[in-house]
Amino acid sequence: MGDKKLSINLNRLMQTIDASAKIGSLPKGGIRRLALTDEDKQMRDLFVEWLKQSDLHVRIDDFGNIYGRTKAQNPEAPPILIGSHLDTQPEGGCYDGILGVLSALEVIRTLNDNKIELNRPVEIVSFTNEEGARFAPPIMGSGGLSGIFDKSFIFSRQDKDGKTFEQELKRIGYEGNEKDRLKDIFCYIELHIEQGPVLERENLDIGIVTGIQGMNWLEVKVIGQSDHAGPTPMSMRKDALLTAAKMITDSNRLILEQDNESTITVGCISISPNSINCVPGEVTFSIDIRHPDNQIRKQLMSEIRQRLSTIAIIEQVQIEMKEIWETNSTDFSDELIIHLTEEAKRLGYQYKKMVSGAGHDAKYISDMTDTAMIFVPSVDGKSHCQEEYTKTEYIEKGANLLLNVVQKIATVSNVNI
Ligand code: HGY
Ligand code: MN
Ligand code: MN
Repeated sequence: MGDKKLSINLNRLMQTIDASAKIGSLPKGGIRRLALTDEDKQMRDLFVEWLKQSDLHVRIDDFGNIYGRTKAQNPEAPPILIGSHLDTQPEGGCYDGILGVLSALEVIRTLNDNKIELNRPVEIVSFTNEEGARFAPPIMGSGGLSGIFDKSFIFSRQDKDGKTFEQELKRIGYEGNEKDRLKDIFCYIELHIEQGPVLERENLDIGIVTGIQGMNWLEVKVIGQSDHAGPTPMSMRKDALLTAAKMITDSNRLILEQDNESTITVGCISISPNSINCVPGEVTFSIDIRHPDNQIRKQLMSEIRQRLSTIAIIEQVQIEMKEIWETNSTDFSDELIIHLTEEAKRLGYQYKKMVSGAGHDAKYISDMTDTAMIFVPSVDGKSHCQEEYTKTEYIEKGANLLLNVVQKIATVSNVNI
């Protein structure tokens, strides 16, 4: 590489991020762009337009994953894949996933500006439904590509209105072809916001992500007895919401008693009949458990399941538990981590190695090829909220590291392997 340092066009990248933020924009500055909604389609259409303007070969696979490939001296060589996701949480920020996709676009635009044709193609990707906010489980487009989820499972997933993934993918016109799934990938690098407080707290520019922690999603249904809020004596009630509240606080207490690496989140709850003067008869809530160590996480899940069942017996209600999703922790590629570390040093960035608390498409793509991630700081560690923000200086550093490491990998990699 020598000491040549390519630089992105920061103004252009920020304008591109701003253009994305207008699609599905929310009053407090965030974005609502749930997978396969009209807003997602609008963003996809604009993204495909940008890919074509950058003279890329655009393909869409049967999960709706969007790819754009550059020309290369060896066009048939497996590509360096860069990207992330463009779908968001219901009250998402402007950077989660989006920064990775649009920085990847900026990398390609900069290579084009400098008329650099690398020895192997660079391919940009935007994966479908990373968030899992509308269709659970998350990380679905990359999960389909890696084969962890089969197509019939993905296509059958329903949102809360009973619409299926398949119906909605067809409706927005993004059901591509199975033959267009990306097969041979030389390596994958995903730039993403940290979504936690570590880099900002330690005043660092870059996180070099060595892996992703494991996680479980569980759905818990508590079946009590709906009753009249007035004449039904307290002693006669089987109040599903009161029992669910006991279960949630008890599970929270169990996690707080563990080490400070475990997390539990109850993000969704629904009540039936959900009427002021009815004792809740049925409550369904979600549990998201995470821990870097698989054994500890599995142990926590089994303890929580046991305690939920015990509380149901004590409260004389029924309980149904359904596992929605489980992933083990992931270790990324040592070789890519070395490349990222060397380039971060060469560019003069302050960095640290770290494990990701959040799930990412890199999780499943690491089952297919050498994979690693770059983090940039999140202000106040906030994410999955409209306050999500990353300072421009870090956006520039993250995108420049991505650009330079792509060029380095292409230069040092033997295209005949
Ligand atoms: O759940 C996650 O960690 C990711 O944001 N999908
Ligand atoms: Mn993300
Ligand atoms: Mn997210």
